[in-house]
Amino acid sequence: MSCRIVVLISGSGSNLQALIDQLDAPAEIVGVIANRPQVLGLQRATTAGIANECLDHRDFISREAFDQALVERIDSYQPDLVVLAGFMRILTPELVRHYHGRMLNIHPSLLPKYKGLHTHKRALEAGDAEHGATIHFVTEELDGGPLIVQGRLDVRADDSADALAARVQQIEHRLYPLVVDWFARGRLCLTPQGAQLDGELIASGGLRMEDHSQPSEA
Ligand code: NHR
Ligand code: GAR
Repeated sequence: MSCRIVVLISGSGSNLQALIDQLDAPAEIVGVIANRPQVLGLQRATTAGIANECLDHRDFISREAFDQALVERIDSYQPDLVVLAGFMRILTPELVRHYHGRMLNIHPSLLPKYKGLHTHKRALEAGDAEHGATIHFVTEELDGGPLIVQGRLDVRADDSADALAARVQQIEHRLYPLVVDWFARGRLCLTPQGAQLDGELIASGGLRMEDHSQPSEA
């Protein structure tokens, strides 16, 4: 049985493209929704023959009203999994609860460091030696849900926020298809104790993915 996936985006959709290019059965992207009109990610979906639409948050009087409409649009695709891929709107607790255990996010930092925005700039300003990306189940706590996997890189002496962002994205494009594939195959799930892969609880720091290797225990 195929795992029906809806991807939420706000911009260029390079993570969406990685999913389009790398996923195969039993995962199937059945819809893409953006909260901004005419973003490149929607074109990518059209090119791939995937149903897509814009739901502009500026057309709604409140976050609650936007999220109610968003749930209706997402559910019209009858998804098994909802994937946030560069989606830039904070979601209400009601929406997040509705997709409990079936919503993933990729965040451009080594969580629990740098929740929220401007993560690359913050890592540079802190003088961190390491930076990266984290995939987690989405809960009501912003960027605070159970971790699944982290991809790390070394910060270079002359790094800019843009240079760092570009290298973090390369990691993201390898990690997200892998994790979505785990979910689609029923290998990954959320339990009351945390994320679980192949029946084993993932430690609270998430699995660690080094360059060119398979994930291992952190
Ligand atoms: N919603 C919930 N409830 N929980 C999470 O873990 C979420 C979430 C919604 C989005 C992605 C997250 C990220 O990976 C995400 C995780 C947007 C903001 C933000 O401040 C923060 C974190 C994330 C996404 N957004 C502003 C807002 O007012 C708008 C910023 C903009 O439009 O540019 O929503 O980083
Ligand atoms: C990604 O790097 C993702 O981690 C980040 O935005 C980028 C989206 O790129 N997400 C956030 O900052 C969420 N607040 P993409 O649109 O090309 O996939």
